[in-house]
Amino acid sequence: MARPLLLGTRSQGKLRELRPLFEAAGFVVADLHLAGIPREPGEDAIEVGATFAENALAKARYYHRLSGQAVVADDSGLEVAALAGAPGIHSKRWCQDGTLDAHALDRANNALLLRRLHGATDRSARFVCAAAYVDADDEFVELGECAGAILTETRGDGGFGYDPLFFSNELGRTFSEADALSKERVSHRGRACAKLIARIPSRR
Ligand code: ITT
Repeated sequence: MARPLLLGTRSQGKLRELRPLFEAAGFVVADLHLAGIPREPGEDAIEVGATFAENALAKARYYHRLSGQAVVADDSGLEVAALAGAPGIHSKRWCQDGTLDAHALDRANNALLLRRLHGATDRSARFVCAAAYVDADDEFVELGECAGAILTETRGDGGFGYDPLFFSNELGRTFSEADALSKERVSHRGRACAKLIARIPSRR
């Protein structure tokens, strides 16, 4: 039986990764645009939690309340060892330039990351993702991680966010150089979602 699922994210980069993952698992996927849920000015206030898990659950609950549908949302980011885990849950708006969006925002964040790590010997980092599922009867969160290092210059042009600077230890290349399936196999998002999918009851 077809299982409808709403992906509760405004990020096109995340959507490109989440959609095939859940479609391959047999879900009939809608995004916020298709579901007719326009961006509201108050949406940024959803993510006020102290952890990825709290924020992922808050987003999934919010979009479930609006749509009445089963929802998956993710909260994710980069944790850099030499920066005491920053930017962490603040990864998206780390550069604090509110005028930027999409690629310009990613470029500014990556430039800031290079500046903050200038001269650092320990460049190890990890991506973390909390993926949350909420429907009328149930809610749960799963975490995924992947380890790597921050290069001194960008490599590749796929992916989004910090992908061009993140060298995956497992893939031996940056996430921007990796094809979509390879990134999905080892990534924080791929891992969190695989665990989430395994927990979603098949009757829904
Ligand atoms: P939604 O809340 O609407 O889902 P968002 O972009 O605001 O979209 P987050 O608050 O979870 O999502 O921020 C995630 C940020 O972390 C994202 O903007 C990137 O800067 C970074 N990030 C997360 N996953 C990434 C990945 O797979 N590759 C590169 N950067 C990633």
